[in-house]
Amino acid sequence: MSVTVIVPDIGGAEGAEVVEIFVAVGDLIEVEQSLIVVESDKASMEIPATVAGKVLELRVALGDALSEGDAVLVVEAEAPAQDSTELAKPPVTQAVAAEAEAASEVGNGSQDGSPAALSAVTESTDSGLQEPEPPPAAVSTSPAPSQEVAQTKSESDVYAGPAVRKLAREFGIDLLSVTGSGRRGRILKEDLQAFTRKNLQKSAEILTGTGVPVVPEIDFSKFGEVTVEDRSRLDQMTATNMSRSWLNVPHVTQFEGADITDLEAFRQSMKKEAEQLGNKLTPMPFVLKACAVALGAHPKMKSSLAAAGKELVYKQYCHIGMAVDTPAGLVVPVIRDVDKKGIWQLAEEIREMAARAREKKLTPVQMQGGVFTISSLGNIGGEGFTPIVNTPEVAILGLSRAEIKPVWDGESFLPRQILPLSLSYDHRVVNGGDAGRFLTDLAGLLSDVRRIIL
Ligand code: CAO
Repeated sequence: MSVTVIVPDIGGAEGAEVVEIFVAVGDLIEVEQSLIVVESDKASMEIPATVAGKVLELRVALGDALSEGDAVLVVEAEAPAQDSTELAKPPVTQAVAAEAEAASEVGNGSQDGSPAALSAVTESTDSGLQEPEPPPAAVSTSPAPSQEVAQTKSESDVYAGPAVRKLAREFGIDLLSVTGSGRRGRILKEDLQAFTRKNLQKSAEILTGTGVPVVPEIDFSKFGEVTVEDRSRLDQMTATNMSRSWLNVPHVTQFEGADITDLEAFRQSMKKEAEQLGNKLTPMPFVLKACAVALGAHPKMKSSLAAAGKELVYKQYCHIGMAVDTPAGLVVPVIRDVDKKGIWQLAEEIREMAARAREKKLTPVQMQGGVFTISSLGNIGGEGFTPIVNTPEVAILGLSRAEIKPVWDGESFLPRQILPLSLSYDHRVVNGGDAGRFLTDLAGLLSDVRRIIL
């Protein structure tokens, strides 16, 4: 027996537009299965089937304007359509409607051939609360729609059919976060898929440590004349290394001022001798040597994390890296066995390594194996800075320009030469106490360089 399914009472809406069609001629449909979605100015409504059977004819097309009583499709029914007595059943809740949807999707909906009746329900929000409307007038073969009206104020812009809402609920997707690509911003199944894909991609990026929002590229020529230069490979590598360390290492920087008045007096007194030797004495070799002594007393400061953080590698050697500013970019040659070398030798190696760095003559081996790094901006200026740890090392020392400062000795202010030290460290390994003790010892060694040889 063929039955024509018609548009039921859709809340008085006239000319509601057909925005989705879920079935085609020849499909086997079940009771309560969604057939089409119509959309009026204020609501979108899903029209479910009231009979089970085979679709013989579709009487609607996308964009058609439908009103109560218009034909939707013709079905070769398996059983007689529902009668008016059944339609008088109490209205269903949203939960019941959702279950019916689920059942119809997996193919085990009402199978007994008796037509189901869905009274009109009004979804007030996605929270599952709804206010049932009065049952529709008894019209055989006419289902009541599962109706969605405009949401609460904050959700009032969300338009989506019940199937899409159900899918969103199953995947825990907040429809307010999804941009609809359908007419008038209606959210389609494809929009949920795109939303999920995008979020999965985001999660993957976060897991691999690249989940940092990308800085958008800007066409600066819009604002004025520009010139563009290629960056050196060294600059690009430095950028990668800095980002890697910055993103992986929880940095803390601690500051200290070392009184190098006596060291400076000694250094100045040695300058002539240095010249005669063809050498040059800057504060750097003293700082290198003092660091080697302090690192020997605080081995954790020259350790490295291993086995995904389960182990700490203590190094029995003391190779120290020294950042060198070159026209091609920043390089860090490593001075080997600093603990075993004297000040003259260190001064010579500093000059040699800096020269090789500027002439791009450093070998890879000469830039490997450091346990700690010193970055000196003393010849350039500044009161202090926060260097980035040269991972997998766990600490780096920054030197700024030494200056005469008034220091209170208990009775009066004395002019003392103070070297600003800034120690950045990997807080996964080094605690504030470790760093504080190391830096205090280092400042003490620089204040009285005689202690370096003890
Ligand atoms: N305070 C005051 N004066 C300082 C000083 C300090 N902390 N450090 C060095 N000076 C003085 C030196 O004594 C020297 O002066 P004199 O000739 O009168 O003695 C002058 O500054 C120049 O020193 P230098 O730079 O030639 O030698 P250095 O041993 O101090 O440093 C090197 C060597 C290679 C570390 C340095 O040349 C360099 O490249 N520094 C830049 C490092 C850098 O870029 N760090 C940042 C990395 S992160 O972007």
